[in-house]
Amino acid sequence: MNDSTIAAVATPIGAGGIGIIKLSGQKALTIASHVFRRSHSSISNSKHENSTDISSFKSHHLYHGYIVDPENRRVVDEVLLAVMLAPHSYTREDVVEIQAHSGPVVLRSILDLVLKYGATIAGPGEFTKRAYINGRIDLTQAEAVIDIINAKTNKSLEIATTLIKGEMQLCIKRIRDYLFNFLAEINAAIDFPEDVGEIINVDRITDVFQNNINTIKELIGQYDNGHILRDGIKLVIVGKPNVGKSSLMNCLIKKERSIVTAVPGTTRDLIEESFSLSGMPVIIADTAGLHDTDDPVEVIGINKAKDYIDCSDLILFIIDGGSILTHEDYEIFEMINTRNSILVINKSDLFSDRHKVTMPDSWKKTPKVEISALYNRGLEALKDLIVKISLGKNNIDLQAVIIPNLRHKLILDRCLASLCSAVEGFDRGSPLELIAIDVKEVVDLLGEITGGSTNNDVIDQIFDRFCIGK
Ligand SMILES: Nc1nc2c(ncn2[C@@H]2O[C@H](COP(=O)(O)OP(=O)(O)O)[C@@H](O)[C@H]2O)c(=O)[nH]1
Ligand SMILES: [Mg+2]
Repeated sequence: MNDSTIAAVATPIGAGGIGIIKLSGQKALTIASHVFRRSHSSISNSKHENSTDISSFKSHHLYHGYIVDPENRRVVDEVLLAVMLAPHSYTREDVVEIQAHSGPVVLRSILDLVLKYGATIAGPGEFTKRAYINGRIDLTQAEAVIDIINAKTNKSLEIATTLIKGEMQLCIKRIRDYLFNFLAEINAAIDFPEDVGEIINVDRITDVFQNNINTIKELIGQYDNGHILRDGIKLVIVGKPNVGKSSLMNCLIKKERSIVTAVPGTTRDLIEESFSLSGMPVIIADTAGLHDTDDPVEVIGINKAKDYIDCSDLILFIIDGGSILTHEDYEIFEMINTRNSILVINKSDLFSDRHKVTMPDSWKKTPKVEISALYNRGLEALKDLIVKISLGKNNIDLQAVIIPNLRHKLILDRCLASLCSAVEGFDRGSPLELIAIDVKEVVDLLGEITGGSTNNDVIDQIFDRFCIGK
């Protein structure tokens, strides 16, 4: 257990109804006792009434009172204070929460006071890190805390809540326990070679091995199918000037974010927004029209657009369906041709079938949709196509599914390789010592997912993604 007592403002800094200062550690109650005075003691200058010993407070109860600076007896704020005694707290340590009014100055003043009386300022995610170190949660649940805080849609929240309930931990633990026992059997067989036949039942082992391999494969498949629901998708709208990129952006995000004019080159910088599509978080960027230009500002915008295209998941290539294609359209098509893209034929209000733009055969394979960004037509078909391409055909039943994150998935890939190697070893009749190496590797790797055998750098990296106060 860590000796220090940490403190932080746990709520966003800004004006609001309530702001919370949280303390955790052995001295949390002593420190809070210095600065809290319960409301039934009158506000007077007598020394002994200046603060209240909160060690007698009932755990998980709210007490009304004041934060008072012991040095000058100035009342800093009227607050509610709760004590959550170890081990029944978020960190499994003694925790004190002070609910004050939320303003940057008042919260800062209270934080300064508790720091003065012995608390140290908490680092990002340090409360959750303590919950992990003190064994209240495993690493997958700690990661779920960040996912819950960062969830942008109901579906990403559902995925995170499955993890915080510990379902991933349970699933990994089942496989790990089996392999751990199996490792003990192998070691026994190595020590007593004459009894190998009795100790190791090859048929049973092959079956159970296969079950574990299937479970790991399923988890990896679930990442492939479902991570986009958690992590979202990055879309970029590209096209030459004046085809309706900014109009489409505004239609999709349902607000006038990008400036739309008939003047080519209006959008010069990259504009990024986020919205939700069928529960999938989407980040979308409107870009400067791609064309040859000497305008230095446009050149910067065009280069930014090209960089963004490189790191996007799906490209919406938009053309003006009411006029003929130009060399700029062809050049853009060449640039995005090998990438995941949708051809958006805009300005459908201007063309009837007879006058529609004609496209070369090489464009025919790209999924396409006709829209009018001006009149909001065809947008539903475009959205459906975006969802279909992003999620594939797989309809994910979130109720039943644990969706690993990228860190888990990369470890599971390695587990799968080692397990397959162990099975092959069995089939080939390899020495048990070699099989044991593969199995031990998987046991250790699975421990990295839940935290049992994770190195400190990885743990630090995970908690660095947290905000302060969580
Ligand atoms: N008729 C018609 N005009 C459109 C449509 N979409 C955009 N425009 C017009 O085309 C011009 C350029 O639009 P804008 O969105 O700024 O294009 P961008 O340069 O590609 O971002 C503006 O005058 C828009 O009103 C459409 O679907 N139909
Ligand atoms: Mg524009």
